[in-house]
Amino acid sequence: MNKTVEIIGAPCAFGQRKLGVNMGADAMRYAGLVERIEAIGVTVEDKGDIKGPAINMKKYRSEQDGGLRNLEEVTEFCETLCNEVDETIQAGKFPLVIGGDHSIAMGTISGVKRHYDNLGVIWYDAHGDLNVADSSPSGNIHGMPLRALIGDGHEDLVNIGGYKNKVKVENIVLIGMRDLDDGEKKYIREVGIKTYTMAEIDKLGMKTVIEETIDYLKDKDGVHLSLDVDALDPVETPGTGTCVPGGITYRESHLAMELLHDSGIVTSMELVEVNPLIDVNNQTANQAVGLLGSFFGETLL
Ligand code: HAR
Ligand code: MN
Ligand code: MN
Ligand code: MN
Repeated sequence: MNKTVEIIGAPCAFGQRKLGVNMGADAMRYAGLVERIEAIGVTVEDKGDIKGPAINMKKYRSEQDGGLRNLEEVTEFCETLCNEVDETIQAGKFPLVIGGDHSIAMGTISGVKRHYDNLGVIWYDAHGDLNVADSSPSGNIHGMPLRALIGDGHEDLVNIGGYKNKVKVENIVLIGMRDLDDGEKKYIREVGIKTYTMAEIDKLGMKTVIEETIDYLKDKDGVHLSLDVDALDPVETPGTGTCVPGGITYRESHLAMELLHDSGIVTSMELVEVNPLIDVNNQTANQAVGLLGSFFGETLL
């Protein structure tokens, strides 16, 4: 990485129901994120955290607004984040957004997309995050960001950054899928999103999956990597709010990060859903930092 990496903390928990994910960014800082990237010889700046709305526990715990939980807060958070990411790219730096729950991707990618006409997106996750209110089993907005970025869903979410239609379905690669809701499965088949479920990862191996992904996205003018730690297997990586068994190993994820580093195609990144309050000895944040090390070019020799 010859660009300066600018870290933007996005301590948002409004997209789901478990407090603690708002502490994910600090958990990664505590795990040595800045030092780890600097040790590779990459210049790092930490922009600090986005100032979002305060958590109102009464509202936060309410089951009332089932359609879209904390819609106002998520929207406000993402609008601010969008502008921060935009500013970072304008300054010629590489934005590394650390979450926070995955709803922040609507802010990150809305800021990124202002700089690219034909943005590719790698969604490394157990989940598709392709719900709209009607197909969502939970009302949690972190299950909806990719769909909102495509252009479907609540107007406030679809229009973050003041414009819509940020990601084309043919520019997306889903990796790690193993917990898709019925509506999401139907949607993926209908529009034909390039998808590597756990079954494909088992059959092809991570090396081929990432090589094919790089080949699929090589003509895009930018590629955003959205890494949800729940893509990894919860036996190794337990500190996240919606664990799904049968996931990607830590080693396979290292391989994925190394191959993406070598390809040089990724132009922005976010790492989300680390929740230190349900972790064991901060190991999930430690692993996240390890993966970021590989992504930015760390080698073992
Ligand atoms: N699909 C489920 C829902 O919409 C679960 C989503 C869980 N999402 C995340 N992000 N952790 O990937 O509620
Ligand atoms: Mn600023
Ligand atoms: Mn996700
Ligand atoms: Mn997920």
